[in-house]
Amino acid sequence: MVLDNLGVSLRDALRKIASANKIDKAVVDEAIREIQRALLQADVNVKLVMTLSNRIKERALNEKPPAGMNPREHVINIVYQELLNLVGHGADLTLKKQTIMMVGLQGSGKTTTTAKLATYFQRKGLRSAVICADTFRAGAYDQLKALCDKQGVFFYGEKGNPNAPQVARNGLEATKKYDVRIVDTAGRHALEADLIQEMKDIHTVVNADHKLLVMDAAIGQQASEQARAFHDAVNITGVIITKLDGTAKGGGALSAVAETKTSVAFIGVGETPADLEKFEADRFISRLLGMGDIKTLIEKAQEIQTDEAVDVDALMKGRFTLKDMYQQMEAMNKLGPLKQIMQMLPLGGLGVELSDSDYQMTKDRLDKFKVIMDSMTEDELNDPKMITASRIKRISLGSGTSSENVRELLKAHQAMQKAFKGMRGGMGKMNMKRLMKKFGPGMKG
Ligand SMILES: Nc1nc2c(ncn2[C@@H]2O[C@H](COP(=O)(O)OP(=O)(O)O)[C@@H](O)[C@H]2O)c(=O)[nH]1
Ligand SMILES: [Mg+2]
Repeated sequence: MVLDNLGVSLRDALRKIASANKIDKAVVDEAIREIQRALLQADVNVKLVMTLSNRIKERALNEKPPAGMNPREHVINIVYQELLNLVGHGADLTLKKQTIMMVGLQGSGKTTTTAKLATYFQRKGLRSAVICADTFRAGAYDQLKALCDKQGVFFYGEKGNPNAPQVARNGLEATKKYDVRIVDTAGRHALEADLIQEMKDIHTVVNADHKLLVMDAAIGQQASEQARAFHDAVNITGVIITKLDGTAKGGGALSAVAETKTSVAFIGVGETPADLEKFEADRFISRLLGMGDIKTLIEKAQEIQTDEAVDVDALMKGRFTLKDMYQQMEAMNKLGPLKQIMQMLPLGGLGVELSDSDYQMTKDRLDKFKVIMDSMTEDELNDPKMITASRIKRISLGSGTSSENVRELLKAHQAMQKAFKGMRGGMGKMNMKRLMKKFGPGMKG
C-alpha cells in the first residue's frame, strides 16, 4: 500500500472523531491538527494544507449534518470529501485511438512509464506503439527498445538523429495504423530553457491528445513549481506519479496536481511493466483512510439479502444472544471469511482483536453449534450467562457432544459479543451500516 504513514495518521485522527462523545470545537481542532501534521509529513504543500484544514473546520462547525447523518459521520464525511477534493478526480484516459506525449524531468520515470502505459493499453486490447523522441540521453533508445521488445510493443526510434521533433514526426508517420501511440521525450536535470523549447517543438509536431507529466513521488515541495512550468509549456492533461511504492512523501506531487488543476491519471508502484495503477480518486482516498473494500462488502451483503436476510444492523447491535450469534455466523459463513470482513470495515475494524479460532466459521463448526443450541432452553439461548457447569454437562449429553464443545460455543459467543460491543463503542453511537454505505468508494462528494 502506498503512503502507509499518511494513512495510519489520518486513520488515527478519524478514529478520534468517531469515538468522541460530542463533536465540538475542541474535538474538531484536535482532529484538524492531526490531519495537518499527517499531510505536512507527507509533503503536501503548506498552503494547500491550510486551505484544506480551514475548510474542514468551517464546514464541521457550521454545516448541519444532512438528514440521516449524525454529527460524527458528518465530520468524517467532510474530511473524506475535502481529501478527495485535494487529489481531484482522476484523469480518464479512455480506451480509444489516441496519441500521448510524455514529459517530465530526467529520472522521473518517463521511459519506464511509457512502456508501462503501452503495455496497459495493449492488455486492454488496443494496439500500442512507442516512439523514442529522447535524442538527448545516449542510452535512451536502447532502454526503451528493450522494454518494448520484452512487452511485444512496436518501437520506433532513430539512433543517431539528434533532431527530436523530426524523429517524432517520422515516428508518427510510421505508426499510423496503431491505436495508441506514445511519444517518450527527453528530460534534463532541471527545468532548462532548451528543454522547454524542445518540448514545445515536439508538442507542435505531435499535437497529442494527452500530454502526461511524469513526476517522481519523492519530489516533495518542488513539485508545484515544476508542474506549473510544464503546464505552461505544453498544457498538461494529466499527471502520472511514479515511485509511490518507495516514498512517504507523495503528498508533494499530489498537491502539485491540485495546484495546476490537472489530475492524476496513473500511479507507478514499481519497476515492472505491470506496476501501473489507474488512479481513481475515491478509491485512493478510501484506501488511504482504511475504508478499502467496504463497497465490495456491502455489495456482497446485498446479494445475500435478496435470498436470506443478513442484517448488518443486527450484526453491529450490542445485545447479542446465542441465536443472534448463530444467525450471524451463518450469514458470515456466506459472506466469506470473517477475518476478511473485519478488515474491510471502516478504520480497519477499529482494532478489535479476535483470535484466529474465533474467525473460523467452518460449516462443521456451525453444524455442531446448531446441535448444541437445539439442546438448550429458550432462556439459555437468550441469556447464555445463566448456563452453569451442570447445565453444560446436561446440554452436551443431550446433544451428543462434549462439555468441551459446549464451552467452545459459549466462549465464541463471548468473544464475538465483546468484539461487536467494542466496535460499537469505538464508533460512538454511529450507525455502522449507514456509515458503510456512505463510505463506499462509490460515494461522490
Ligand atoms: N520503484 C519504482 N521505480 C520506478 C518507477 N518508475 C520508474 N522507476 C525507476 O526510476 C528510474 C528512472 O526511470 P526512467 O524511466 O529511466 O526515467 P526517465 O529519465 O524519466 O525516462 C529507473 O530505474 C526506473 O526503474 C516506479 O513506479 N517505482
Ligand atoms: Mg527516459
